[in-house]
This record gives sequence, structure tokens and C-alpha cells, in this order.
Amino acid sequence: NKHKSVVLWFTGLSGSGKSTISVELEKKLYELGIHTYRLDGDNIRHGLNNNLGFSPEDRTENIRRIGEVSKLMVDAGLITLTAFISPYREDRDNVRAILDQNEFIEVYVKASIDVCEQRDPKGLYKKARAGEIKGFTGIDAPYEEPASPEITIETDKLTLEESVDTIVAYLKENGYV
Ligand code: GGZ
Repeated sequence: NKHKSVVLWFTGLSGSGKSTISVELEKKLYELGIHTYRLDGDNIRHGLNNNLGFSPEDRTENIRRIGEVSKLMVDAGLITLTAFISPYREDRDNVRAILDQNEFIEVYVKASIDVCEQRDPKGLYKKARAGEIKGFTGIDAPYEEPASPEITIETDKLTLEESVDTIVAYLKENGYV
């Protein structure tokens, strides 16, 4: 199946739904016969970036490397899905800048800090509140909202299926798939 290679750059708070949506979207694209690759904490922070933590400098370097890897994957012809908080606007814009126009789709996975904290799937917000984790995004470290993302998914309003369908519709309308 023909497609245009592109990075789908998911950004949002911990617990907003980035990973969940990217996994489901990847299944949908697979069913359409489209070759994808997904980058997330499991294959990046545990490997290539296992020397990086969560200081502002390390987060910036984390995102820079992921951007460069994404560029290679786009050159290899893949639809690439990345699921990282990527809290700094400048870091995301730098990734956009190393890709050609139309090769970077910023997907803002939007959920309020209250909702994310209630979900707390890994108990990390609880630890951050207790002071056991310092510099946790949304608690005592910043999250800079995208100024003009191509797609915004409000996960406290949409179901998982609706979220995935919204992105697939965008890809079809814009000639990516
Ligand atoms: C934010 C942290 C932190 C701190 C560990 N702040 O819910 P998770 O567990 O699976 O997602 C979070 C993940 C964030 O890593 P990223 O590579 O996406 O971050 S960034 O883009 O800012 O570089 C969370 C866990 O790692 N985690 N400590 N202090 N999230």
C-alpha cells in the first residue's frame, strides 16, 4: 500500500494517553498495509538514551536524538510514531526544523493534569506529590503546550477508538495514506 513517510510526533503529559493511542494507531495502519515504526520509552530510554535522565538538559538531548532517529526512519520510508512527553516547545520545533515540510505532524495528546493524576497508571504522580520523584512533568517541572499542533486529541473527551479514527482521517485527508 502506498503512503507518504512522515513522523507522527505525540506530545503530552505522563498518563495523557500517548503510548496507548500510538499502539492502537499502529495496529490500524498495519491493517491498511502500511509499514510503520514506533519509538517509545521502552526501546529508546532503555537503549540508545540509557545515559539520560530527566533534567532539562537530558530531556532536550533525549528529544534531539529521537528527532534524528525519526529523520532516518522517514528517509527509510516509514510512517514513524513517537511517544515522548517532549515538554519543551523549542525542542519539538527543532525536530520539526530538521524534517521537510509535511514530514512532521505534531499530535497534542491533551488531558488536564487532574485527569492524568487521577489515572496515575504507574503511581508516579503519587510519588512526585510525596517528593519521592523530583522534577516530575506537570508537578514540579514544566509542560509547554504546543502552540499550533496539526492534531489535538482530547483524551478526557474522546474514546480510544475515536482518537485513533481522528488521526487516520487526518492522514487520509492530507494524502499521507
Ligand atoms: C516525567 C518521568 C519522570 C519525570 C520518570 N518526569 O508515564 P511514563 O513514566 O511511562 O512516562 C514518563 C516517562 C517520560 O519519559 P520521556 O522520555 O517521554 O520524557 S521527556 O520527553 O521529557 O524526555 C514517566 C517516566 O518516564 N518518568 N521520571 N521526572 N516523567
